[in-house]
Amino acid sequence: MAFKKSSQFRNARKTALACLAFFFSMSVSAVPFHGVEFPGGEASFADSVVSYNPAFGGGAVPSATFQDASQALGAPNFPEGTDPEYVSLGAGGRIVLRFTDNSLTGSGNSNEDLWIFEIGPDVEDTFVDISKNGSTWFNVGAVTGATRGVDIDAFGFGTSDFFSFVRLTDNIALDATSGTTVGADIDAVGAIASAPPVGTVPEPATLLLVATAIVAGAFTRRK
Ligand SMILES: [Ca+2]
Ligand SMILES: [Ca+2]
Ligand SMILES: [Ca+2]
Ligand SMILES: [Ca+2]
Repeated sequence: MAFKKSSQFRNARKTALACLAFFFSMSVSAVPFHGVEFPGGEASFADSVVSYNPAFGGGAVPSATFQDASQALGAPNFPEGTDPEYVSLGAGGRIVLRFTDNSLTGSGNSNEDLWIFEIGPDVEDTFVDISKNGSTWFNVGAVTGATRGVDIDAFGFGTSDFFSFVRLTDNIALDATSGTTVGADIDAVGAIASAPPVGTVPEPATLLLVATAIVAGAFTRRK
């Protein structure tokens, strides 16, 4: 009987430690990418391609090499040495990316929350829209001139808004309209203000409460 109790305690303790380990693994320290700090580290970046249509605006499309939309996923990797590492949008072209192991949120202040890593000597003008469900879109300005970051709080959103989708549309009216890499060249898209994925993972505070409850329960049973 004594053995059974102590094995129950061990199992409970193991579960509690696993919960705590998960909680702490989510509190990773900020990692800089090309000088931009991402508190959520590698997970901050877009995880999947929803759609890519270089002919969306009816303009010229990039050559096949630069139409690999998956090059816009994950942490920025340009220049690693082998092409392409980025996707060209095409003149007026469009890409929709999704965050699956994180989400984009507001910072609660005017700090930038979303960062577009575009490669090349010029920032090619690109409209930025964000969405919670992939169907209702909110414009949050454009990546243009020296601007690569977006402050979504400036558009009325905040720390209780969580977005899983980012849509980039090349501005066909500006920049070059032909060439093998026509349109904006996207290496990566990251949430500086990154939160857990929407609707799938409990808040860290909830996890901590659960872990604490399990530990407390284990000690109570042991008496
Ligand atoms: Ca991610
Ligand atoms: Ca902000
Ligand atoms: Ca280009
Ligand atoms: Ca890339």
